[in-house]
Amino acid sequence: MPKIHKLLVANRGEIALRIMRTAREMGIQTVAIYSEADRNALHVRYADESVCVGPAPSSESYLRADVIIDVCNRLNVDAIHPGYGFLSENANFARLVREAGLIFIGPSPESIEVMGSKLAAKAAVAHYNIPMVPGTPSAITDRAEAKIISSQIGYPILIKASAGGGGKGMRVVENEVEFDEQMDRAVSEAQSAFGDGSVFIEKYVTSPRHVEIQVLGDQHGNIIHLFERECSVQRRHQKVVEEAPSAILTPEIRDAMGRAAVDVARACGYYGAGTVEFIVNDALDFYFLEMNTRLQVEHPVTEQITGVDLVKQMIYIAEGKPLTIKQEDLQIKGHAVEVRVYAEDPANNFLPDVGTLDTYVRPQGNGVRVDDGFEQGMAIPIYYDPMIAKLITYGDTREEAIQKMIRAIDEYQISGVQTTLPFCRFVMEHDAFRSGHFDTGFVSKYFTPDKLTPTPDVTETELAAVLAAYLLENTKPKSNGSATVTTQKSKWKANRLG
Ligand code: MV4
Repeated sequence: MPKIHKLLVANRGEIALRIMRTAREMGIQTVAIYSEADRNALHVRYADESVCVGPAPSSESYLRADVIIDVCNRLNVDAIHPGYGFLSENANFARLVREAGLIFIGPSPESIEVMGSKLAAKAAVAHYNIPMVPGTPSAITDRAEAKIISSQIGYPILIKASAGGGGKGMRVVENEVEFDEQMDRAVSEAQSAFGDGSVFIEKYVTSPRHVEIQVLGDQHGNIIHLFERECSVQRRHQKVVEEAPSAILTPEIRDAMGRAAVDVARACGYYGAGTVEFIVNDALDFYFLEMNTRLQVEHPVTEQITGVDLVKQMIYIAEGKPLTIKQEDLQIKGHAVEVRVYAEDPANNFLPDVGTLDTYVRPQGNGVRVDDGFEQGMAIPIYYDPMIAKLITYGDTREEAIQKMIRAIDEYQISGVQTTLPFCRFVMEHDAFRSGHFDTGFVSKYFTPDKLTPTPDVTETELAAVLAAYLLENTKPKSNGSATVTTQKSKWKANRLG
C-alpha cells in the first residue's frame, strides 16, 4: 500500500491550512503552492515548503495543472489534495495526477466525470431506486415532446443545464406560453457557460430545503454516510449558514436519505469524501439532485457532530486503506452550526468589500472553531473568493449551538472591511431560523438591510468622546477605593470602532 510522506495542497486560504493541519498531525510533510498575491498568506507560512506557481489570477497560478504537477516531481511529493474549488472537480486534472504517478486525494476521474454531468448522474443511479424529481431522463432534443412531458408533469417546471450545478443554468417556466422563450435562453446560456447546450426538465419543487449527506467510500467498495447537513439558508445559491443535523429530519427519514446517498455513491463506484445533495419538500419527501465529488466548505459541521476528521479519512482512503469506521459505529452527538464570514457589505447588496483587516480578533472558548486563513494586518486579495473565515459552534443542542454562535459573532472583532457577520447574527436571531421552519427562500423572504442590528453610525466627534471616556476609565489609578464599571458592551464597541 502506498504511504503518503509528502502532500501538496493545490489550494489557498482556510482550506489549505485546514488540510495541512491534519497532514501535520499524521506526520506528513506539507507543500504549499501560492500565487504572487498570496506571498504572505498563512498557508504559505504554515507549510514545510512552499512554491510560487504564478501571477495572481487563478488561471495563471492555482489552476495551472502542469506547473503544479511539475512542482510535485521536483519536490518528491507523493500526493495532491485539491481542497474545494479550483481543480478539485476537474476530471482531467485527476487523470493527469494519476498519470504522473502521484496520488490524487479524491475520487477517481471517472466518478468526477459522471457526477459532473447531471444527466450522466441520473443515468448512473437509474437502477438504484433513488427518489428523483419527475422529469425527462435525457437531454431534450424534441421540443414538442418536451412540451407534452411538461404539461403531464404540471407547471411550473425547471429547465436545467446538464453541465450546470450550484444553481447555474436553471430557468423556471411558469406555463406553456413561456416554454419556447425560456428553452431558447436555457440552451444558449448552457452553451456559452459550459460549452454544452444539453438541458433537461424537472418539476419545479417550490420552497425546497437543501439537505445534503456526507459520504465516505474506500477503494474496496465500503461506503458509509455521516448524516446530513442542512444548507437551506443561502443567498443567490451562495450558502450562508449550514448546520448538522437538520432540525426537521426524523430518524427514519435520515436513515432513508443516508441509504439513498450510499446507493448514489455505489452507483458510480465512488471512493473518497463526497456529498449527495437532495431537495426536501414540506412533506419531507426528498429527491436526489446531484453529487459533489469534493471536500465541501461546510464539512466542519459534520466533523463536529461525528468526531470524524474527514481530511484524515480522505488521506487514508487515498493510501488504499480500508475504512475502519462502520456505519453502526456512527452516531450524531450534539449540534453544530457554521456561518461563512465574507468580506461583503450586507447593508449594500453584499457588495464585495476587500481591503485590509485592520482589526482581526477571533472569538474563542468552549465550542467555538474558527477555520480561517488570515491574520490582523493582512489584505484580502481581490482575485479570489472573499470568504474571510468559517465560524463554527458546537453544543449539546441546537439552541446551545445557536446561542454560542451569537456569543461568538459578538466576540469577533473585524475592522477595515465590512463583513457578513451582522447578517449572520440576523439569521441566528430570526424566529423562522430558530424554529427550524425555513427553506431556501429564507433570505429573500425575510432579509432587508434595515433588519441588521444598527451598528451606530458614529461621527468622528462622538467617536473621540467614546475613546476619551474609555481611556480615562482605563488609565485611572486602581487604588482610589471607588469601583470603576466598564460594561462589556461599551468595551467591545470601543474596540470595534477603533
Ligand atoms: C431545484 C429546485 C426546485 N425544483 N430542482 C439549485 C442549485 C442546484 N443544485 C439545484 N437547485 C434547485 N433545484 C427542482 N426540481 C430548486 C433549486 C434551488 C435551490 C436548491 C438548493 C439550495 C438552494 C436553492 C435555491 C434556489 C433553487
